[in-house]
Amino acid sequence: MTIVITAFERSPDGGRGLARDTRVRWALEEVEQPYDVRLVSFQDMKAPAHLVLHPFGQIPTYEEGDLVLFETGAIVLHIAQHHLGLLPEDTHARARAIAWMFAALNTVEPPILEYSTAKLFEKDRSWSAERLPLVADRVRDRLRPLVAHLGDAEWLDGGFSAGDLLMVSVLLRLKTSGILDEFPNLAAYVRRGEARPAYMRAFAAQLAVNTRVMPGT
Ligand code: GTB
Repeated sequence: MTIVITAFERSPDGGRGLARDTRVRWALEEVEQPYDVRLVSFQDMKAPAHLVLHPFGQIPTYEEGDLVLFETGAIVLHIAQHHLGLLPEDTHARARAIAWMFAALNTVEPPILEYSTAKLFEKDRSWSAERLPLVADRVRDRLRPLVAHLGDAEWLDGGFSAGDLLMVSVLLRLKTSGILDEFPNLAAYVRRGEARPAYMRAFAAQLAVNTRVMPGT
């Protein structure tokens, strides 16, 4: 059964891998599952045919036979639960890896998104210069406990898991901010994630989409 995901036909980041289809591609590459990609424009995402797949009109979506999923957390969890390689066998270790998935999406990602939004869309506001350092500090407040937990370990809890996949994906958004470099063990953790062959394949695939010459351009 062919897995089909959706992705931007042209991501606003020009292929830096920040759009969330990259996480799903990465998970599929880790478990060596082939997949097809349906590319959608911003207009397509708000059309009925896509809203049936994703109630919020976003990417990515995931189709596998009769199953349609949205939300990257749910998609990565589904992939991890159905294929070997992203979740440990031991019940407790598995539950802890899932806890790290939630931590990435619910605890660490929100302040990072807030920071990105402030930098991207609020720069021209009169209060931006005052607000941005506060938002950046909220990111640091979330990173410090992560730094302490990780210490010198390679991954968050034993071997690489879906928890690391999502945490690295979330942290990658900080790459150009300089904030990550304030925390050398976290920066090294992200580099370890990026160095995984599965991540490199996922990154290359989304880059190819975002750097291709489009008809009529
Ligand atoms: N919680 C959902 C999930 O995890 O799946 C969030 C999905 C989501 O935000 N999708 C975005 C989207 O479809 C694309 S990834 N946006 C269009 C819309 O809402 O109309 C977010 C994203 C977009 C662009 C960049 N970038 O260019 O740097 C980075 C991240």
